[in-house]
Amino acid sequence: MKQNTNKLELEQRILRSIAEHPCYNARAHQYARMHVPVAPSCNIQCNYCNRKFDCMNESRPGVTSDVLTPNQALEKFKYVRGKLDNLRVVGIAGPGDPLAEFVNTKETIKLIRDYDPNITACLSTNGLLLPQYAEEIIDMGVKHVTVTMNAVDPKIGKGIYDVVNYNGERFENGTGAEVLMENQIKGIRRIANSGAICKVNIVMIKGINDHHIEDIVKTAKDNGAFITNIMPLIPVQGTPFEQIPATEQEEVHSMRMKCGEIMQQMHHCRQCRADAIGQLDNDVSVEFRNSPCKAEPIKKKEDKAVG
Ligand code: CLF
Ligand code: SF4
Repeated sequence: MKQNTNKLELEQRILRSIAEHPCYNARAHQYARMHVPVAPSCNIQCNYCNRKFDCMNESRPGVTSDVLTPNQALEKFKYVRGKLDNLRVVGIAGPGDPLAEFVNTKETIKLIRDYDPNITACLSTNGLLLPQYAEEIIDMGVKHVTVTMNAVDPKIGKGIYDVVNYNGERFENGTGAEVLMENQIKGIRRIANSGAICKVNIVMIKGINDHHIEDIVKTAKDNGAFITNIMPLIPVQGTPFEQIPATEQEEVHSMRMKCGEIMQQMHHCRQCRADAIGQLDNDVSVEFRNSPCKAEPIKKKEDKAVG
């Protein structure tokens, strides 16, 4: 009986939390999210990423963003908040990894949530440092965490993650895939067990992990993820995967349908920019580029994984 009550409470809490989150709930499309690009560097190097652009895990390639300091992010948030009545979610999705830049990430969320405690905070990470920061993330009031997990088999992960910088050690040529995957799974479990909602993004890469997507989805489910989001690879010039053809929408759609038998799938991702603002189908970030609180661009760290 107690178990049923707990389950019901959990379901109700999840329903409340996703009711106005446009990524976790397709029926919340009328609400806007705002990304604040406060995390320029990354601690890994994915073979599809050219760091001159935004983090591919949550962004379409070919677009660059300014990077904001936490105070600039707050000022921009205040301005956007005043203009968009439907703004419900503030997310950090790069342009690098929010946990590789945890000081900035934590300060930004604190400033914004102190100003507006009703805003929903959201993070998207590669998961390497998630076990380390999971508790603090929950304490910061973050209710939604996305982990991009492109493999659960080290042999496959090896071909996707060229460099992993972890605990002061640099793993090259795919040798860090195992530690990355272990941490992703541990992190997903911790986030889900502590009552936040976890989404798993998967970049579907032809000939590399496209035969392995169902295994990833099953692992995500087994570890407590709420939804998975299978996204197409969009090849980027200057990366080891530049010659791999883009995954076609039909292929992604049919994989989502297949994996829908395992767990809930996201069908409406827009692979948005690290500085996106607005409803998912109506990015209005360009309207805020020349706002009074426009940031001084900060030079992004160079095109190599940093730890
Ligand atoms: Fe941003 Fe991501 Fe939060 Fe949404 S995006 S950090 S969960 S508030 Fe959304 Fe954009 Fe797809 Fe991401 S449509 S790329 S899933
Ligand atoms: Fe690039 Fe890092 Fe994002 Fe991978 S996790 S796509 S290397 S920014």
